[in-house]
Amino acid sequence: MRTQVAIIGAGPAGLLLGQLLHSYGIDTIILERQTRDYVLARIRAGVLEQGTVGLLEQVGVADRLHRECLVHDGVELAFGGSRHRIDMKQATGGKTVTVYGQTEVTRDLMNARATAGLATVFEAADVSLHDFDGTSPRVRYTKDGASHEIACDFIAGCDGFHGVSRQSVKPAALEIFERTYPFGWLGVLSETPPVSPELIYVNHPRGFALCSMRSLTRSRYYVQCRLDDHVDNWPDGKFWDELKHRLDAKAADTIVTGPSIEKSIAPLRSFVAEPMRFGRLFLAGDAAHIVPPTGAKGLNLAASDVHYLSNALREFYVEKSPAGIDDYSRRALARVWKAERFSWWMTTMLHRFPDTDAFSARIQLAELNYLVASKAATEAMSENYVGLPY
Ligand code: RFL
Ligand code: PHB
Repeated sequence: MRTQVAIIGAGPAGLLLGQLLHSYGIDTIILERQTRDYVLARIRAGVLEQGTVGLLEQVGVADRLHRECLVHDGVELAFGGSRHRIDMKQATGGKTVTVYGQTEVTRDLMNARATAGLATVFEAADVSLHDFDGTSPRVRYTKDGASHEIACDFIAGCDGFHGVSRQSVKPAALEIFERTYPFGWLGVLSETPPVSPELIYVNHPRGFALCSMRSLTRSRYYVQCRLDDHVDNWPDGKFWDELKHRLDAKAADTIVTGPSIEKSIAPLRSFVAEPMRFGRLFLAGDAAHIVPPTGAKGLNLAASDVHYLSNALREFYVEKSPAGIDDYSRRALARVWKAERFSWWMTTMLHRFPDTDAFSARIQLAELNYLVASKAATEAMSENYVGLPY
């Protein structure tokens, strides 16, 4: 088998890259370890930047999104017993965010790929990457017990944090920057109307909470939990009680609760591997970097990486210039680090740390009070939340 770009991973990064390259006439094969249904069952992100939506529009995969999404002009911050609205649209001269689940983005991209007749191998086991230091890389995998090899010009490692691509690079060639946080997020999805029309980010003495949504009838809520906690410790009743404890009185009184349809715990981590290119192997999305979800940036960074990478490969194939691929890592990392900073800052401001004492709790409140009262601070937060320009 031969293709121009072998893509490892059918998450949002790999699938969007596949559609962008297809639109430039560049041939791809995607290798995915899991089944299609498994990938579609992972409940993750819900907030898309305008740039991400723009890329989905560019590849013609935004019709259902525009029919079903919710456009949000602002978010609320809850602390000290009351809620404060940040009007991001006003603060950014008209920019907004789009609420549409990552599962739906993935489904739309998978359907478009299938309709275009592009090759995706699900349940590709033992994927291994070879010879990306030279000009003729190869990818091997097994499927149903048989071994296969793909010869290609480039490999795109879009296989997430635990994928094989970054692990295929010599450790000495990588510089790792990392911070783990001493807590996780317990998330619940429920078939209930959202408590409020916009997202609520909560700083509370009992810990962080977030009220989000997927639609007008489906809510997504999170509470900060212990890192060693387990979903079995959190029957639905206990989850709703804990969430209500952390909400303001109005939200706690009006929230509609119901059975959870998904419940999971995610650890929080900041992580960057530099560089993002090794010869003819490129890393994109969670394969190269992780942000804590507090800034809603992970999926959006996967999209911006893929924007830079697809343009670089278009320049290589169509304009016969290597300038874009040579500059990919630098360009992508410049934006990645700004999102890392924003996500770290949101996390630090909103969570209870084991060493949060009375002084640091007051500093968090002072920061939040400043943020909602100062035009400059509101603008700085808003331009990051809606997404910095590409
Ligand atoms: P993915 O989605 O992890 O996809 C990688 C794919 O690669 C496959 N794979 C392999 N395939 C072949 N061979 C191997 N050896 C392989 N190893 C792995 C995997 O099966 C998978 O299908 O990475 P990608 O595409 O880079 O996308 C990244 C996003 O999924 C991630 O950043 C976001 O979900 C993060 N995130 C959020 N991002 C946002 O932009 N906005 C949000 O509101 C938001 N909320 C969140 C989040 C992540 C969360 N969790 C669970 C960590 C909320 C949560 C709770
Ligand atoms: C979500 O809806 O899952 C979500 C929204 C905003 C975040 C993180 C997760 O910051």
